Amino acid sequence: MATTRLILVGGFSGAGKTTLLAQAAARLGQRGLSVGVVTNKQDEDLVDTKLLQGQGLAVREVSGGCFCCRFGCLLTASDLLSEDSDKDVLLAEPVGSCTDIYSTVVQPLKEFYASRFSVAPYSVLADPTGLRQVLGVSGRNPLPKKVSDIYRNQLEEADLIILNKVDLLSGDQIVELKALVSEAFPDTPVLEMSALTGNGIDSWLAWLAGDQTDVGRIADVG
Ligand SMILES: Nc1nc2c(ncn2[C@@H]2O[C@H](COP(=O)(O)OP(=O)(O)OP(=O)(O)O)[C@@H](O)[C@H]2O)c(=O)[nH]1
Ligand SMILES: [Mg+2]
Repeated sequence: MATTRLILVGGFSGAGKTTLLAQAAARLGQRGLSVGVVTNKQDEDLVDTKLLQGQGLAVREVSGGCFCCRFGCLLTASDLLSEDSDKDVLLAEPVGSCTDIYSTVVQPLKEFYASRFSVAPYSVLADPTGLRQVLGVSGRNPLPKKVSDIYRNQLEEADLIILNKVDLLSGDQIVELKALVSEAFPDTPVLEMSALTGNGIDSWLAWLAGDQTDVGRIADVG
């Protein structure tokens, strides 16, 4: 079996992970790559799965817990997706409340499944509202501490932080928010994106493919 490129996109609940995965799958498909998607929810009602299937994508789901505690199911889902045809790329969305993805999923995959998966840098998607609240610069509707802590942990374990929904921001607001993120997480690159309009998605895929000039830790998308 050929090595499959695994692109995990975590991040805040509602930040736009499924929207991004659907867009990315379409773009990679247009490039002639065979793509599968793995979705994840705590409960059995996988809205994301239905949405992605509705777009004609090959989807498998891991339900009843996040990828970190259902690691075997993630592997099974990937096997099932490859049953019909080997997949060049698997896109996977851990549930929005998941933290510790790096040590429980990314690291073991790199260490023990390197012949099966080439794991892309771990991207964590954040929306402006959630980000301002986590960074403590929003006076309105502070997040419950528990949620805020989860989001902060997600940002801490990211290889790349994506500021999504920039279509809702002015140019100045984007610059300001990116600067705040870089101040709080100085070692982590930050990309801006609108998964809804598609703006920034090709740059992200190029970044993952190692085309970025300032960060040299990435391998091929395919
Ligand atoms: N304005 C704007 N809305 C977006 C963008 N990306 C996603 N959305 C919207 O945000 C909402 C949540 O998007 P999803 O893609 O379901 O987010 P998610 O992170 O997968 O959500 P969960 O799986 O529930 O955690 C939807 O209404 C999307 O249309 C964006 O770039 N801009
Ligand atoms: Mg989703």
